[in-house]
Amino acid sequence: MPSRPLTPPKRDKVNIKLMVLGDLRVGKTSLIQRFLRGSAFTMPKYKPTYAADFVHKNVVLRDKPRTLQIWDTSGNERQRAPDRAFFKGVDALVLVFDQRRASTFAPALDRHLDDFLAHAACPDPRLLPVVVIGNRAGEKNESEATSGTTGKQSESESEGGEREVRRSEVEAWCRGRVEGNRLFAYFEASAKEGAHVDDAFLHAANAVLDVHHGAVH
Ligand SMILES: Nc1nc2c(ncn2[C@@H]2O[C@H](COP(=O)(O)OP(=O)(O)OP(=O)(O)O)[C@@H](O)[C@H]2O)c(=O)[nH]1
Ligand SMILES: [Mg+2]
Repeated sequence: MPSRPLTPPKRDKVNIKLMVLGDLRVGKTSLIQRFLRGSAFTMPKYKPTYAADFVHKNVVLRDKPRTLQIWDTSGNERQRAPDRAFFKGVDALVLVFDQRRASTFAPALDRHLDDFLAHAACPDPRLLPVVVIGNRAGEKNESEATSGTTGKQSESESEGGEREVRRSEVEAWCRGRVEGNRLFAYFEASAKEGAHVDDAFLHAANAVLDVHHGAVH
């Protein structure tokens, strides 16, 4: 009689839950909408996300159809319900900061990640894929691109300012952040121009499949 394997093979993972966190106005909603709509996306006027909401996107990964459930959240943590019920069952995190505003990188990302780890009952934080997105990458400095005049800095000028966060700083942050977790990855992306947005979300989903199928320990 053939012996049964000690552990049955895991069922393939079809539904993947991604959670997008980051400070106010870093571009979380815009990145998600760019991922959903591709080249049909146009930048809407800013409308803050209230609390949390989710969208679905169907993709084919590793030759199988899968559904990504992507949770968009408010950058204002006070809007999160105290029990953080929507953190339950999250397979991977997408942490977003604005490359032109260093205040939205560390320690803001530390705060969002700590809040997640404190509430999510994550079975093993070493096996949680975390994709960091530095948004507004590679865009022209708007103040340079226009008149080049100097003077009192307006909000829009500060938003179009120089890149403030270097790749090496983010990679160093990723390496040290959760002991034993090698599943941090960094993408420089732009919701406005579309660069690397798909790469970042699909990397998160693929990393979930790697973990689920035991390719990462
Ligand atoms: N130039 C540029 N502007 C962007 C980009 N992504 C977002 N924005 C703008 O930044 C502002 C905030 O974008 P949202 O996507 O609403 O930011 P959010 O992180 O969802 O904000 P909250 O929901 O309030 O937490 C909007 O005015 C966007 O048009 C980008 O890649 N480039
Ligand atoms: Mg939003």
